[in-house]
Amino acid sequence: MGCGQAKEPKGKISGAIPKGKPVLHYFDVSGRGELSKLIAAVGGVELEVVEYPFQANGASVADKAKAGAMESEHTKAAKAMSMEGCGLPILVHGSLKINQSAAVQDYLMGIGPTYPPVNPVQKAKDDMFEGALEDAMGLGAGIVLSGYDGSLMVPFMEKTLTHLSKYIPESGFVNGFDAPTKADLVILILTQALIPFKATLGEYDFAKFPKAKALGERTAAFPAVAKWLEHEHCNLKKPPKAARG
Ligand SMILES: N[C@@H](CCC(=O)N[C@@H](CS)C(=O)NCC(=O)O)C(=O)O
Repeated sequence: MGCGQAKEPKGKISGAIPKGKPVLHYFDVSGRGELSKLIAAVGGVELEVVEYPFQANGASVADKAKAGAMESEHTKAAKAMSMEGCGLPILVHGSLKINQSAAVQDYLMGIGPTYPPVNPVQKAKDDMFEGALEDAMGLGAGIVLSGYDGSLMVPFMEKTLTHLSKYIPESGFVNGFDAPTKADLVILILTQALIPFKATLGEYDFAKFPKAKALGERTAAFPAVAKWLEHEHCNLKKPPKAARG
């Protein structure tokens, strides 16, 4: 790097990143949208959020295929964006247009100037927590949308947190930074989100998992996260707009 040139932050892409705010298209509930929003908040990425009424024809690919195509606000919007048939979230940033929550999450992580600079070992742990969230999301969505047995949620959550707790410290964040990374944000969602977790777990209070419960609370108290939790587009604990008083 030549004299007088600005140093690029390690591990961050530069140059090809579109200008302007990334636009996140998601429903008016937590679901698969909230982790992206929390990652953006920690990373200092200002997002534009476009919300759609929560409507789905099933949870899994199989349920949706069986139910057949659905015409709704979000399916029409996806078609208008040339993303026909793609579920939400969809992210648009300049010429970049993508779906799949993990891809959206990693992109927002990669462009966040204040997101902790995770190394491959730390990212592997983060991705494992992210995958665990996706598995639990699949079951929760199945209960909410596709009539799966609601009594399956508590044992699955307990199995998930039994495993993830092995990676959760007594204090601080999973990867040892002074800011949360995906792993910590996942625990916040698993222990505090309404849709689909509290909605399917009822009054379950996570007392059997004190490290996870405390990590969720520490993560919620991190200033950038605490600020996001007050934002009008944070849906972590909100029901769909149509059900709000
Ligand atoms: N594998 C996809 C699944 C996307 C998905 O199924 N999203 C749901 C909401 S969480 C959805 O949009 N359902 C309605 C639809 O597919 O039209 C991802 O991780 O983003």
